[in-house]
Amino acid sequence: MLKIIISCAITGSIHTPSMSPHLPVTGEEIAAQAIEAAQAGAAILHLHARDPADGRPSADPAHFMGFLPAIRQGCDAVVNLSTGGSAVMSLDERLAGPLAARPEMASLNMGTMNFALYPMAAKPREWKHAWEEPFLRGSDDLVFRNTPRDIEGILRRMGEERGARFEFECYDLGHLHMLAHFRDRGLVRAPIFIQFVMGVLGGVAAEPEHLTHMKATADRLFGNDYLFSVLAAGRMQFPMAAIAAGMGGHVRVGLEDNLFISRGVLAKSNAEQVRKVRAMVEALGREVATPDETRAMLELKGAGKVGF
Ligand code: KMH
Ligand code: ZN
Repeated sequence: MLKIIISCAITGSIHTPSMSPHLPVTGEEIAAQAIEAAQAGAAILHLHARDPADGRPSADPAHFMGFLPAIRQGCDAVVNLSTGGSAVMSLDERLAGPLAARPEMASLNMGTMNFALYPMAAKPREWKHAWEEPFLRGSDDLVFRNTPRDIEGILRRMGEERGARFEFECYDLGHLHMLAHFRDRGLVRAPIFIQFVMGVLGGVAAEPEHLTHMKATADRLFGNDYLFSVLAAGRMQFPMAAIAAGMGGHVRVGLEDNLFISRGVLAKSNAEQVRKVRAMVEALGREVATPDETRAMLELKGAGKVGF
């Protein structure tokens, strides 16, 4: 049976430092947790940057370089840099780090959408930093912009010009049809690695019937030219990972997507989530893919061709 790729999204730009003491924000913390997640079995590390001073999502290439060399030194996992950054950033800001770092993989968001984080501000808490609550509350009037022109630009600048292959993040059915449109235009080629992103308020809900419908649609649009992975934000992270693994899909975990390891219990690290999903996957009789097996499956350029 196809080996299963575990991706781990180390810090993201969704959760804020006051939500968990285990959310890595400095370069050292991000690197340490990334290496630990790789050692636990994550073959792909999906990475955003943060300002080490206050944990605010950052577009500064220097903040990416605050952890990328250490990760390259410390493990052989595939580095996948976010071109999504944060919805509050311009596209140029979002691309500055990935363009400079020339990673093997980059995320690519297949449509403009709402990305509602404000429900997380409803829970009363002590905010460590003044930026956190306004950042979350402001997401009720924010557009996460990914126009077809934006998508084409990322495909050309990160893909054609720098050799990156993509984690195509599809939050809804229409995003799959947009991806097929770019495949028809010759801008996307097999193997196509699709991340079904579920449970974001603004995208499809994390429900099994949506997953089976997304997969049926992808089967029809891409046939044997694609592989799918599933990430569910929040409390459905592990249930949906189990279903994905049972369907022959790949899985993504990490504190970007969910801060908990079980109901009401904060995960102590990204590696703890990787260990839990690995045990689930192996209990189903599937084997975890190594970074090099992942490179072969996704036809990646190799760690030797990155810019960090
Ligand atoms: N943080 C979201 C606004 C990606 O990495 O490309 C977008 C995101 C997807 O995290
Ligand atoms: Zn991300």
